Amino acid sequence: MSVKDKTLSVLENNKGNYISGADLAKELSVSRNAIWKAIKSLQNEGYNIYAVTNKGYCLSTDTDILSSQSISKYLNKKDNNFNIKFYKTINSTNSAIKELAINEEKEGTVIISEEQTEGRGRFGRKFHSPKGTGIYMSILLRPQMHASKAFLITAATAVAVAEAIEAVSDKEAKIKWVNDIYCDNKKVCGILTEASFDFESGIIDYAVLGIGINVRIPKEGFAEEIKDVATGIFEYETSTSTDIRSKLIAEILRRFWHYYKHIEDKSFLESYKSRSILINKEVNILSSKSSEKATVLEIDNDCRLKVQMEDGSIRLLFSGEVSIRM
Ligand code: BT5
Repeated sequence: MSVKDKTLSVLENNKGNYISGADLAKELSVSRNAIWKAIKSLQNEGYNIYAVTNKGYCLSTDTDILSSQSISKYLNKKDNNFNIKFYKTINSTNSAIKELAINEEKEGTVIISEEQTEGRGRFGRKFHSPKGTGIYMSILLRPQMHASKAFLITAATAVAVAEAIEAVSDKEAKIKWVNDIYCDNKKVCGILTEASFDFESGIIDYAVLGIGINVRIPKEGFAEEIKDVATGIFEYETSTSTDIRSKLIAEILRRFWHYYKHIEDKSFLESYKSRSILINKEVNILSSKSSEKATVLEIDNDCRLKVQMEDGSIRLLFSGEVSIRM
């Protein structure tokens, strides 16, 4: 770790409090001049750091910049299985992680960006990813599992995100099968799991888990195309800790990793089912060719949607698009 990274780590751990240049230099075993240079460099990156004679340096609590250090402070050492890389802007964190995966990058690598210019949803749809108000992250996984079980990763993630949202806010988080999280009847999060697998064995080579969350409603509101369907966990003005995104990321990573490492137990399944907003609802099952009416009966133990069609027949859906009929 560079002196700058170490300095940031100490400042994040003492956010809002002063720490003297001498103490910082001693803790990091470097000169005070090296600390001063690190502070300048961090200030140039946008960190609001006060420097006061006889008091030292203080990272202001109004600094809201995501970093490995801002997240790590909310993760115990044993829960920190991640190598987190940050971008101010990126086309898509899923696309970036895929490139790393092809180059043998290890499981647990995470890419987080402050914004995405080409954020993707399923079926080539766009995921709006405005700057500074959301979380756009992708995790590289190398599960030794059959591709047909990849849906478990999406389901475990949905539960981890829903639980994490409830841990940092007073919102109730629901799941719309298969990959959306809803608060106040609107979408706050979408999940996109993409995988590459061996054609012969069907075993996954790597999976890319993409999570996009509207943490706050953007000041200028959501884009026209999504303003009726999207919301944020918090209003723009709601006074939350500026660390809220870091806390939420840490909560998600910790919970997800636990479920993922015990994925065959499906310990997230009951929570997934009980959070589902589709049970007993009249829905349209959408495909590129048709829209068919059905009633949702349940989510089964393989996270399939069990529906009854208008002619009384029963169908089990693995994936796809379902819209609720009002
Ligand atoms: C998803 O697809 O919701 C999956 C979104 C995954 C995004 C993450 S961000 C990090 C990683 N990198 C990426 O490039 N992607 C992943 P889907 O179920 O297809 O939903 C897409 C639909 O959601 C759109 O057609 C809009 O109707 C709606 N939508 C788009 N942006 C939204 C937003 N910010 N909030 C709520 N709804 C949105």
